[in-house]
Amino acid sequence: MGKTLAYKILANHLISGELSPGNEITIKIDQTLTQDSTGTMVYLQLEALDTEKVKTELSVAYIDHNTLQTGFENADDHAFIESVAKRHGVLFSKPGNGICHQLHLENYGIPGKTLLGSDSHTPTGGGLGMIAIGAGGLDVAVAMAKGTYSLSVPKVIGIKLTGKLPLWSSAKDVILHVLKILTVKGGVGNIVEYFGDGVKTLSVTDRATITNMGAELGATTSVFPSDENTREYLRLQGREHDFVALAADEDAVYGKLIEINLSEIKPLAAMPHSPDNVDSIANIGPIKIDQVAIGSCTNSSYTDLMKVAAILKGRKVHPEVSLVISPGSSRIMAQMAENGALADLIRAGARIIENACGPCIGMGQSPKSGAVSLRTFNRNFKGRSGTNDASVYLVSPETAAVSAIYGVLTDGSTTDIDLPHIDIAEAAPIASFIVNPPAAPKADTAVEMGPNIKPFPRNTALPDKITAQVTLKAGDNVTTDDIMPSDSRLLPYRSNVPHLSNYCFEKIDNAFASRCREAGSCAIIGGDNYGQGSSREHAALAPLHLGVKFIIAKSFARIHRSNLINSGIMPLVFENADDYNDLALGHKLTIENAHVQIKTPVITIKNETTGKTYRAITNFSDLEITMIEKGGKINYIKDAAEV
Ligand code: MIC
Ligand code: SF4
Repeated sequence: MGKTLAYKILANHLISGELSPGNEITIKIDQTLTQDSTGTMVYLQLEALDTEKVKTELSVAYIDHNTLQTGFENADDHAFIESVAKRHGVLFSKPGNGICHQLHLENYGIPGKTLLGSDSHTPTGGGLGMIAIGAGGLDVAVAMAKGTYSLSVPKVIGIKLTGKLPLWSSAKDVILHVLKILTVKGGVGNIVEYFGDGVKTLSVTDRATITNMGAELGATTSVFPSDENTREYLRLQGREHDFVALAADEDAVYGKLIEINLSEIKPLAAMPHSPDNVDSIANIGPIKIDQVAIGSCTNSSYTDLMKVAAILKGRKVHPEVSLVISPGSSRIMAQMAENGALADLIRAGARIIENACGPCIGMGQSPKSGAVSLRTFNRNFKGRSGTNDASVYLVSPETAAVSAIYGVLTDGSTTDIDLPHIDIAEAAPIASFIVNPPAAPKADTAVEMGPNIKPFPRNTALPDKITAQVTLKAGDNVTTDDIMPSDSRLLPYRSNVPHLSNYCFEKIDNAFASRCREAGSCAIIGGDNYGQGSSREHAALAPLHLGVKFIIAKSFARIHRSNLINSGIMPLVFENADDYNDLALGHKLTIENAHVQIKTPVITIKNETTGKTYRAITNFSDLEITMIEKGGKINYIKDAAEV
């Protein structure tokens, strides 16, 4: 039986376990990446793990999220990360270099390698044929310390691409189409693998857009073959030596197969407030828009921005529209300055902002009240833009640019604007990475720790009887943005969990934090796909700080489930989804004999308020059981080291 590309790469990295769906395996991690909003926690954890130097082939610390330095907090975090990077032989990318995923693609991604990143969009590297997985910060810290990562083997969904995209339809429309088919939970427990004749019509930057936004499917990762387009991309980055050809076997068998004819893809948009709420621009109609934001790790590549510049050249942004553009990297910005495209954008009336995540994570450029904002980003969760009543639509760069001119949502194919084909161009790298030698002597570099940086919270060992009060009942598809919101107000506190926890769930129920403090020991009831979205472990650490002991939900998103276990909080799944309806705020729940029960497939929870009992599926691996018993991953590792 032929092998999928995903399993070939996993097999090459297998350290232990059997490579079949659902089994727990440990793989070798070749590369890691961190960014600053999750990075402070990662490096606090790395320090706590007493690591000398990292065990990976390459680890990079990027600064790209918290680049608004409105007070000392973000700048202190940058200095802390830089100092720890130096101590452990981690490369450091200064703020302004660009967005981690775009920079990693340009500078370090290698086909066939594994990459673990403390950001959910790490799968961007799949565009180069990597197995690139997003994970919680602690998993990344451990991957740096040990060079390994354990995961449950995903199934593989095959997406066969045929045909060629029409003009004005782009890679963004392909992934929006896939999101419409699979929804935001359709990828959970799966790797999405692309193959077929249509692949060769997509550039590496197109492929990276598709694998990047595969995160919104809930997939473990997404991967493309590595072919002549990959070689050309690497050659233009001055790294042809990193090329290796990779593909699935002709007769590879996929758990599920989807066929997409690229020539039938129309310009699409994800409507408020979910990336899978997709329809064609033609069906949505010419709604009036107030803001257009182009950039983010999904759509800020050279090819994307050159298309935008070609559309805007000699034209004007509509007087009632604010157009903001954040390039993915300083290299792209320099290229566009050199070839004149930057001037075309500026003359058209675009506001050029820093090469960083920027508005994608609510760091500035929040739209006005009730605004319609078109964004080339990957997430349009309610309030993520910083304006709670704004309506955010996710679109391609082509659609964003043409709509900025007309002032209404526009399908470019209905206009007479010419859209030239844009090839990836050669560019000299920007020499602003700080390369820390792998054997940097730790003792020589002091950790720079600003006053806002607090230790990360640690749990205590699992008690045998757990009593907890229901302090929140949430619906389906709750995001980690709902659990632990992020914007310019809160991001400076990513290294201060006690402060951050005051805002936990504030958008859903702003009494949550105070209710938890009063209850002391708490439980959360969740719907389907609880914890989708970002990898931020703060969505587990803040509840931990507030006393949350377990969460019973209809299902969990992958990264958040791991983050909960890493923090010693039990993610439990209703055996009977109807029990969800039975539970209410204030109910007192008890788990007896917790140490025995968590080793069984189903545990019993008693509702002391109503007298009823519920059964919840544990589905914990042996390792997960041990971590929960010890009160989280750090305790487990520290204890193991002392044995
Ligand atoms: C996001 O896009 O939500 C983020 C901000 O990049 C997060 C990381 C974080 O919350 O710090 C992610 O995608 O993992
Ligand atoms: Fe940054 Fe947005 Fe990408 Fe997250 S999704 S890494 S915030 S650009």
